[in-house]
Amino acid sequence: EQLNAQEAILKGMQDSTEPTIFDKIVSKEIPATVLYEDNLAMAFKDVNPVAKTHFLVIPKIKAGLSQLSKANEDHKMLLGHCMYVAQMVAKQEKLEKGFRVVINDGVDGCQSVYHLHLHVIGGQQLSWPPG
Ligand code: D5M
Repeated sequence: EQLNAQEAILKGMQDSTEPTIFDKIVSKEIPATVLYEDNLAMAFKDVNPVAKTHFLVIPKIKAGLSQLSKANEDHKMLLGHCMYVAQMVAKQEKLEKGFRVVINDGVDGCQSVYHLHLHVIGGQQLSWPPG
């Protein structure tokens, strides 16, 4: 029910931003180790892990969300869904002792792929603060 409502919203959200490598992962043009997938989101292993466990959660339809700071009211459900998927896959990956969720935004945030993604890292003791 809720997924259908969200899909209806997304249908109306044209995406003017350039396709990224993550669009090719969604369309299976390039391979990835997919850990979870539903109609709205996908989780796959990061090719450049910074911790023992490192996966990304992305909305399958970019819907104008090249980066978090482009979010508007219409993105709330999609953002919430990605956050929910992050903790669900963290459980699936047995991150019982905790984990970290990071979104890099823009140049200062060291964002390199302009298709919104949540980093989920863990599987070991992490340090704080990040640089
Ligand atoms: O992080 C972008 C992240 O995306 C970075 O940790 C590498 C990862 N990446 C890039 N290409 C791939 C492919 N093809 N598969 C899996 N992971 C990938 P950012 O927050 O934008 O700096």
